[in-house]
Amino acid sequence: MFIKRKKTWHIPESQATPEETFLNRRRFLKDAGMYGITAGAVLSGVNLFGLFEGRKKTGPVEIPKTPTSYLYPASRNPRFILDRPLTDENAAARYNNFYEFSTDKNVWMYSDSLILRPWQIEVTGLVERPRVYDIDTLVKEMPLEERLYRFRCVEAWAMAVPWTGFPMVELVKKVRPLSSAKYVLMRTFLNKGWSTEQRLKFWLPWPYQEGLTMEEATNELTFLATGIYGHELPKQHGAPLRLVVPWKYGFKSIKSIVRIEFVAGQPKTFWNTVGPDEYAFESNVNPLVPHPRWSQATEKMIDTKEVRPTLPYNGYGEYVAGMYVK
Ligand SMILES: Nc1nc2c(c(=O)[nH]1)N[C@H]1C(S)=C(S)[C@@H](COP(=O)(O)O)O[C@H]1N2
Ligand SMILES: [Mo]
Repeated sequence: MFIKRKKTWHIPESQATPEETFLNRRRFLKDAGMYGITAGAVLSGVNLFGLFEGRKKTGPVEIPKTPTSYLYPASRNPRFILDRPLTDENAAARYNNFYEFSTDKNVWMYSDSLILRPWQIEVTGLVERPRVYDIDTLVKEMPLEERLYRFRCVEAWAMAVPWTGFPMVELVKKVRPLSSAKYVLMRTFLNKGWSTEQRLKFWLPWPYQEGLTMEEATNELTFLATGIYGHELPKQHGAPLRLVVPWKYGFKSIKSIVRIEFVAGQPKTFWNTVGPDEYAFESNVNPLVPHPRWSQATEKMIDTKEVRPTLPYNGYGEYVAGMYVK
């Protein structure tokens, strides 16, 4: 049976989450200038596409089976411990931000179209040894481990999850950056066949891009995750490879990476392009700096709804604060 997709732009502002509200704002239609009218027509067309779009309603969390599934679970690195219980796995897998598939949190219902194999990651730019990795070759070459990290979205929700993956610095060492490399640019796939939102919201700066300074990229906390809760990443969490930078707001932790490029200048990023006044390049978690539209003093755990004080650098100051002392 085909179920009509919910039209998220009809949700009243009060119910919509902040990032979603921003992406669906009419202002972008206006910015599209002469395309504004066309955009409106395309948006009403979503209805028609939506009629034929599959939408799951129930079922267990779907864990991909791939040629490297045997590597999970990886052993836990005991250095990374938590100050709170782990978030319930089902809650984490049913409350996601992944705007390629949906602007509401039900990404798990819409992300089936993401195809995980074959998957290549191009590591390039200002490096001695550029290389195109097949995802399974990459994970076999890297030292997989499990780390428990807190995770904080700029929307003021939080979770605490066990990621499996490897420190980004291990990959950086392999390609040997030149001294001229000052930043790392990471990019998500661009595929209008997979992504309804890339197809319809053509005024947004797809593909999703993020960036870090070289110092941030090689910090010991900076993690490239291939798994969560002792198995491979479900699609909605950004399979098969996503970044995790736990001292920064969640939007920096880019999903489903296809390209990692070492560059000289600060790269443009998706959110900084969409809302330069609201989403800074650096975006470290800071309870004292409110978002222009809401406070960042507290955060709410997504499963228990417990409200906790936001920690500076999300509690990772001992690892990262030194990078920001000028
Ligand atoms: N490619 C891509 N990466 C993305 C996003 C996105 O929309 N597209 N959303 C970001 C945001 S806003 C958050 S909070 C986290 C959410 O990660 P999770 O769904 O695994 O909890 O992914 C980040 N990475
Ligand atoms: Mo987010």
